[in-house]
Amino acid sequence: MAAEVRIFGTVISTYTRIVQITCEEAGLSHETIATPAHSPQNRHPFGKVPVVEVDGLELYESVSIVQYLDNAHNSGALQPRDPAGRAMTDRWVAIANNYLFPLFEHGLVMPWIMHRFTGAELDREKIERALPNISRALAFCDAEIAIDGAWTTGGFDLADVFLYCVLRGVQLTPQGEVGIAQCPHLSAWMAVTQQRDSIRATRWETEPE
Ligand SMILES: N[C@@H](CCC(=O)N[C@@H](CS)C(=O)NCC(=O)O)C(=O)O
Repeated sequence: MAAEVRIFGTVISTYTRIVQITCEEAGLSHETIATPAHSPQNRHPFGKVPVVEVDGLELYESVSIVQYLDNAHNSGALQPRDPAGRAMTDRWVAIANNYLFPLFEHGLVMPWIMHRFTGAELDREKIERALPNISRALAFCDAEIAIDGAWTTGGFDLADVFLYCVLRGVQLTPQGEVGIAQCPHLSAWMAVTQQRDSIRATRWETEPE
């Protein structure tokens, strides 16, 4: 039987995984069709992944995709209903997308991916330049999660989905692993979240158990 959700994305992609986790949380069957961001097959108008087919719709932009999946197929369980809780979730999703992902991706994660998977020389200079800001961002996250052990009051929600994927990419680099280990509250949240079924089911192929 065909999967309910077809995800056109790349195999080690933060945003592809965000959509995969949301499908798992919603109990939707999904398949990922390997589609490099800049290939002619990719239908995202700005050359990003993922693009998703579901319910006869073609969706792109992860916030729009996961909110649709959660609203249409999961009773909105990943989005707090009360306005204050919802504002908190939306704020963390925006922080993950607007500040953390660009900082981590360009300064640390991509240089390592390029080095590990294409054999390109590791851009150590780029990493060194980014590390102070990355450390500050991780310290900010650690201080916030230290307050009561959660990003929001709503239990596991979209804030966790976005933050986990964005932070996990960092943790899989040598400098990121050290940086996150120096943040005890963030490390503890990562370790607990890693055990969740939807997270385990969507492990990147290259990711250790
Ligand atoms: N705003 C987009 C961002 C998606 C995004 O940045 N995806 C990355 C992969 S994780 C990508 O396509 N990178 C290719 C590039 O930027 O050239 C969304 O939320 O879906």
